[in-house]
Amino acid sequence: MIDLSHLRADFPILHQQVNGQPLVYFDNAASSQKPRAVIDSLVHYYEHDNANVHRGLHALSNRATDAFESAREKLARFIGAASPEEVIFTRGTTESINLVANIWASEFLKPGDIILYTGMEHHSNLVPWQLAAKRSGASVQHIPVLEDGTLDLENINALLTEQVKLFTCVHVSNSLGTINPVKELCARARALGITTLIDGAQAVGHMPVNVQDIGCDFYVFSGHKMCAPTGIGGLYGRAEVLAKMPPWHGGGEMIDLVTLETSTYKAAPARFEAGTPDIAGVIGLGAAIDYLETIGIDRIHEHGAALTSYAMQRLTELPGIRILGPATGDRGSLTAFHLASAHPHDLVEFANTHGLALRGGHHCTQPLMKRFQIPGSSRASFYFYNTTAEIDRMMEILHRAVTFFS
Ligand code: C6P
Repeated sequence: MIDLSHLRADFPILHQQVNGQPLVYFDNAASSQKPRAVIDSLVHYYEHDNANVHRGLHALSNRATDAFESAREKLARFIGAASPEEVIFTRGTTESINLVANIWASEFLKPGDIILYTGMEHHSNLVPWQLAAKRSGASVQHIPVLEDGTLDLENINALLTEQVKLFTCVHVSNSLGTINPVKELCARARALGITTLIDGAQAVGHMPVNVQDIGCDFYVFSGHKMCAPTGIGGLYGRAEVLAKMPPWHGGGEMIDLVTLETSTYKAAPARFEAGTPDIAGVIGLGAAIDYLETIGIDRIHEHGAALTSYAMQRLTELPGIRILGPATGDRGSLTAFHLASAHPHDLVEFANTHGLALRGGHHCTQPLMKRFQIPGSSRASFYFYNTTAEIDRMMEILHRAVTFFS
C-alpha cells in the first residue's frame, strides 16, 4: 500500500483527542476534512481579494473574478468536461439534481414518460424525480439491486426502453461502496436517445472521473466530500443539452436584457447562476482541486481501495457481522456493515466514546435498507489521509463493542 500518512500534517483537525482518545475520522463519505491549503485560500480571499464577481471594474473585483473563473477551468479539466461553460456552480449534489429535475424535466417530461433510476440511489436522487414525475404525469421505475450489492442488469432491455426519457444512476453507492458500470449504462441509454444523469457525490475526488468518457448528459457532485468547503458543488451539463434548457432562478447576472415586460437570458453557465455566488466556496474548491492534483487522483483511488480491502478483511473477525456491498472487485472507499448484536446508532455512539467517528443509520438510502431488511448500517468511510493503523484501532474498538453488546 502506498504511504500517504505524511499528508495528515496538512489537516489541522485530525490532530485532536475526542473523549480522551486520538480522533479516528472514518466519516469521509458524509464530509471530508479540509487541508490547510484550502483553509488558507479562504483566508487569503477574504483578507486580500474580497469583492463581488463579474460586476466590478476595480482591482479587487477583477482579482476575485479571475480566481472564480480559474476554479471553473480547473474543475472542468478535473472532470474531463469539454469546456468550462459546461460547469455550473451549485450548492452541491442535491441542488444540482434539483436543478435538472425542475428545469430539464419541466421542458422535456410529459405524461406517460418514464424516469428510470436504481434501487441504490441516495434520497437526493429519488425524491426530486418523484416530485418531477408528479408534476409532469411521468412515472418512476427502478433497476433492482442484487444480494451482492450490484445492479440486477439481467432485465435491463425490458427496463431501459424508448419510453424512458431520463435515466439516472449513482456512480459510487454511499451505502454499499458499489461502483456502477455507468459508462456502459450511459451508452445503452444514449443509443435510445435517453438523457442521462450520474450522481458522482462519492466518486469525484476519490477516483478518476471523465464525464466525456462516461458519455453522460449530466454529472453532479459536492465539493465538501473532496476537501473543499461546504455549500459548494457542481453540475456538469453537456453543452448541447444545457443550450436547450430554460433558466433556473431568475435574478442578477443570468440575463442579457431586462425590460419591465420581459427579459432575455445569457447562455450557460451564467444562465443557471443567478445572484451573487458562493465566491469563497468556489475559490476553496479550486484550491482543493490543486491539492488533490498534487497527490494524484490515481494514488488517492489506489490508497482508498487498499484501505477498504484491508478493513473488509479485518471486519470478518467480528461474530454476527454482515458486510454490505460487493465482496470483491473495485469498490468505493467505504465499507458498511450490520452487527447482529447492536443497533447501528448504539454502535456508533459506543465508537464515539473511544474517539472513532463512524456513521450509523440509513444513510439517506431507505429503500436500500428495506431491500436488505436491516434498520440501517454502520459505515466506515476512508480518505487518503487515513491509515491501516487507524483501521486496526477501529477493530480494537469494534471487538470491545461486540463484548459490550453481547
Ligand atoms: N451522502 C453520506 O453520508 P449533498 O448533501 O448534496 O452534498 O450530497 C447528497 C448525496 C447525494 N448522493 C450521494 C451518493 C451521496 O452520498 C450524498 C451525500 C452523505 O452518505 C450524506 S447523507
